[in-house]
Amino acid sequence: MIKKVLIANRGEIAVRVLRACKDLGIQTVAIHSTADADAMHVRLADESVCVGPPQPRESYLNIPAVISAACISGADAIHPGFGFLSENSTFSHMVEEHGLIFIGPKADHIAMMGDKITAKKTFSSLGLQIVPGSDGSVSNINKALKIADEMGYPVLIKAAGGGGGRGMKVANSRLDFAEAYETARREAGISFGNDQVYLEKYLANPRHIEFQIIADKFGNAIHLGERDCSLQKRNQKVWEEALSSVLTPQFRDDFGRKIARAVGELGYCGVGTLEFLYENERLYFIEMNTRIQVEHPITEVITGIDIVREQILIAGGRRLSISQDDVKFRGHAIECRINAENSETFMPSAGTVTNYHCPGGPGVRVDSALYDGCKVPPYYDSLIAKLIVHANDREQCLASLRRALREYVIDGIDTLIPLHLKLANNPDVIAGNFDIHFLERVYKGNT
Ligand code: MV4
Repeated sequence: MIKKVLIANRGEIAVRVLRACKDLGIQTVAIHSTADADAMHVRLADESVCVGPPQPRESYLNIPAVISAACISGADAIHPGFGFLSENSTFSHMVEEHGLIFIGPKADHIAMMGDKITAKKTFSSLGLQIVPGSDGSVSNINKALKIADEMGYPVLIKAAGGGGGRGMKVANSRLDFAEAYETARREAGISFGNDQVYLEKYLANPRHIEFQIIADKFGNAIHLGERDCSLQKRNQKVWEEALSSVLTPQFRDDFGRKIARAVGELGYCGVGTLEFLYENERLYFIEMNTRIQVEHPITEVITGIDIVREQILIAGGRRLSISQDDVKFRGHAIECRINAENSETFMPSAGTVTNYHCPGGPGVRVDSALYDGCKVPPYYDSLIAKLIVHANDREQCLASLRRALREYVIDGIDTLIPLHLKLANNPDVIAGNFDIHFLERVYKGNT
């Protein structure tokens, strides 16, 4: 059983993991940069270690500093949260090399899913439908052009080492394929140290649907339903919902069990999310994330399952405490990401929170590390809070969300709250009529 966890992250996810540890009676060690010395996760942890200056590569991404902090504090496990080192297979391997438990999947599975070509081949062989495209990487422009011609345009060129929208180029016709292909390869080599690219048929107006899975070390794998993450801006999710409004209960159960079987056959252990594009009533697998995701709370509130708690227990060698038949979905949940960004321009907005008031009431949850007078530093991701609302159905959820957004006070910096109020009052959003391009199409002024 894990007794002390070092949380290798900051902000709201560090507070979230810390809370799960405290509920389990597990000691907590926070790490922080010099910019986060007064941050909430540092205040709430049992112990804290400064790992370096503000820049992520000098602190939260500094593997020797993070592992040293775990060793000197006597932690027996490290939770990476999301972002930072959470999908770094070298880090995961080094943690285990130092006799510590990495609270996440095996390093091999992190590496496997980090290569988007291998991930697609793996799940295609396990029976999932993938987006039509090249069979693996295309390293020769002439072969690539031939495949693109056969597929028909538009074609998407994706980096094998990419993901999350990074390293993607669209070729709308044969005429602009060569430039898109060469640019994608060059940028992939620079960004990921891997210039392998692959081709996919470009799906014009899909929804982004992802399934949550959890698997233990004994081959038990279950799904916790899906989330619709289509409301995105420049590949950054801003609003997520569970469940989606496009899957029927029967389809969800059949498809979810199929995914869970695939994950179990893989020998995967931990939490994970399988990402799909939904178009013409079909789900096409695109990639798998091997970390806890920002949007996990909406799945927690509709299932009543504490995903982070299960993740920690599984890492400590416990069996899953729930079976697939135990998983029931109640009501509807929406998460609004409260980023420190201007709602019109999406420009980052760092500074001091001069006045802070959290919404509350039935079905309202706020995951945040904010407090009156806290500093929002400019060095890190702009996510500063998540407003999660849960109600009996989507209509009531939207009503409570509007109320909660109006109650939410964060003075001193810009936030996305005004944008979320627009979305919560938008007729197409209210009707559930949106795809991955909706936000940019309707709020193009915010590009
Ligand atoms: C696609 C696609 C259309 N067709 N693949 C972006 C992030 C990564 N999860 C995969 N992404 C996409 N892959 C094909 N074949 C459109 C996107 C995409 C997207 C997907 C989900 C949510 C938001 C998105 C924003 C832009 C592009």
